[in-house]
Amino acid sequence: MKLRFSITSPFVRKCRMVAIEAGIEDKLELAPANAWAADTDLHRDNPLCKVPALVFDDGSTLYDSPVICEYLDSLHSGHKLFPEAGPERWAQLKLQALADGITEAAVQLRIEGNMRPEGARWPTWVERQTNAVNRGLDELERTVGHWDGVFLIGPIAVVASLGYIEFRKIVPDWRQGRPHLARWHATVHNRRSVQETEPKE
Ligand SMILES: N[C@@H](CCC(=O)N[C@@H](CS)C(=O)NCC(=O)O)C(=O)O
Repeated sequence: MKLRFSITSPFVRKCRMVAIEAGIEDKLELAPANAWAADTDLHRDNPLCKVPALVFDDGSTLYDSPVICEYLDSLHSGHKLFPEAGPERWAQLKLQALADGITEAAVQLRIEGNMRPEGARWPTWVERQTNAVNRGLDELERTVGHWDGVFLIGPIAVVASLGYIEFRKIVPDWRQGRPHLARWHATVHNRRSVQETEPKE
């Protein structure tokens, strides 16, 4: 199966980290896609024209990243990154939703600051997304003690989010005033799945 990907996408990064943590990365062929290129064919694999999209040998597809991640997790019999049932499952899905939401707001800020023509920018929108990023990071700081013991889908999504914020310099320094989150990030930084998926130009 092929993962339509871009090397800088935090949502793709989640999928790649899940594949590595699940030990199934060799099943995943990476196929580049530029969602923003005028001549892209990505919309054939995802009508929303976004990465990631997973494409099977028969041409059928899966999106978006939470769905792909859970599918990849279903392909192995080791320790599950998506708990199967109960409060632990909801806690992980909620943390993934929070981290993905922070990432989505960060992507909006990147689009607003780098792609939208200067005269068309909307300061109220920028403020709204900036507040979402900062409140989301503060919530991670408040709750990290509840989820720092295991590296499941929630923390994987948090790594992808923080990595993107740092890579695109979305907030001046997310570590400032968030010592617990910063400490946690340092403890997971050396995992192979984190190292091998670092965003780069
Ligand atoms: N909810 C989606 C978000 C995917 C997404 O926003 N991907 C970005 C790249 S980081 C993209 O392809 N953007 C192109 C566009 O918005 O048209 C997911 O979790 O997969």
